[in-house]
Amino acid sequence: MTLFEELKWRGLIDNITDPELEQKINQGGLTFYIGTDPTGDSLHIGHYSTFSMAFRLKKAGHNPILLVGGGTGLIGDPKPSAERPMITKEELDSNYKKLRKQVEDIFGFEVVNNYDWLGNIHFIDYLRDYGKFFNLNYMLNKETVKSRLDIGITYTEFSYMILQSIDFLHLHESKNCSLQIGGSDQWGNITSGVELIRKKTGATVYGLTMPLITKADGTKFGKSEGKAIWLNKEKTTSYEMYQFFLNSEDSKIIEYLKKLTFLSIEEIQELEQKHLEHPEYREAHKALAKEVISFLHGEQEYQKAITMSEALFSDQIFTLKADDIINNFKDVPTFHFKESNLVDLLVQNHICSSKREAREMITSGAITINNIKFNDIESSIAKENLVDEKVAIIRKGKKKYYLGIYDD
Ligand code: 383
Repeated sequence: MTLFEELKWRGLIDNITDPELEQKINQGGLTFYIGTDPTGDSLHIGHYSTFSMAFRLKKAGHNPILLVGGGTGLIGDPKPSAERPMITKEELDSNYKKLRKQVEDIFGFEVVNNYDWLGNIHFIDYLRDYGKFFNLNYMLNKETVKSRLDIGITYTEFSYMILQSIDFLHLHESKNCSLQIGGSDQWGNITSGVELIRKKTGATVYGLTMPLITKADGTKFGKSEGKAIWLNKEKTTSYEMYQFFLNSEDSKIIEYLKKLTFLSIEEIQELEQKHLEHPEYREAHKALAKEVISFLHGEQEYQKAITMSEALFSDQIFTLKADDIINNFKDVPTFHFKESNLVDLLVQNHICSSKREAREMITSGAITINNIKFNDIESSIAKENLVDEKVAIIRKGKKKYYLGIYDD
């Protein structure tokens, strides 16, 4: 199988600007780039799916450049729903530094900042040197602009595609870059760069887009309870990421393995077989978690995530450290308490809506504290029931978790 065929098999090709690109990709040796705007202080799993494509191409002998948009981030790529709020230069600068370090650490690519060239262009020169190559009709027909005409789009965001095109031209001229890749949402920006280069220099360069990763219902993949899964482990711990992958949808798991891991075709096919025969073993899910977490956070963090996951739901819980639990349960409703009667504790902290409900829950055995069943309505929680004398993980029914932190 050629590289291009493998990328297709993995579901990583949405569109290419020229059929010739297939052969060029198989040959190796292309300098290409992918860009991201520093709108946040960390990349998330949605970015990872496209950045890891850059890593695949690098492994196959192409040269990646990662562009962090210190200039374009000041403008804002139009999104379908609404104009973006402007980010201050200070915030952008701080995000830029964090993203730069993150991509260097994770992927080890060369990083460039488009503020270095976009920041020096004078307005009159901009209109003469670039604006003249953009026909208004052409711009209005781009999906990102078209979808905004009804709700409105400012001249600022409307100009975004010109800036991204200037980047491509700049990297083409300064670094012989001949390919830009991105998610399918970037098709309009990428093709307008290809056009600008053709018109200005006569050269043929290429664009390649990848499908955006989704859940089975078509919505964005990479959120858990509305919160993004960040690549920075201070923001999303390895344990949280582990839980996220372990809970991803069965019907999508093989697709995610293909798109997000560097496992070979044979390894993925073997996992697919196992998944079909015994979905309950969750081997495919575990492999996905292992591959992505080890790549992003390192093998050791992955081991920690497993230890944490196994201990949290067994009597091993008492071997854990309170701070580790608190750190990994950031998304769970949390309350502070002093030694108290269990019924009162459940009601006061809104775990049960009334004393009657609390008693019913306790007597039916639906309440566990640190994995120990509490079925006596007279019981109270004391220090010896806590992990590290500090933490109570309260489970109500099968799935609802609460975190109690003991205050002396
Ligand atoms: C800026 C200047 C360039 C080339 C690209 C850019 C950024 C681009 C953009 N990208 C997204 C982002 O910043 O907005 N205009 O969050 C996302 N990318 C990648 C991928 C993706 C896109 O960073 O589809 C998901 O991750 O292209 O939404 O010269």
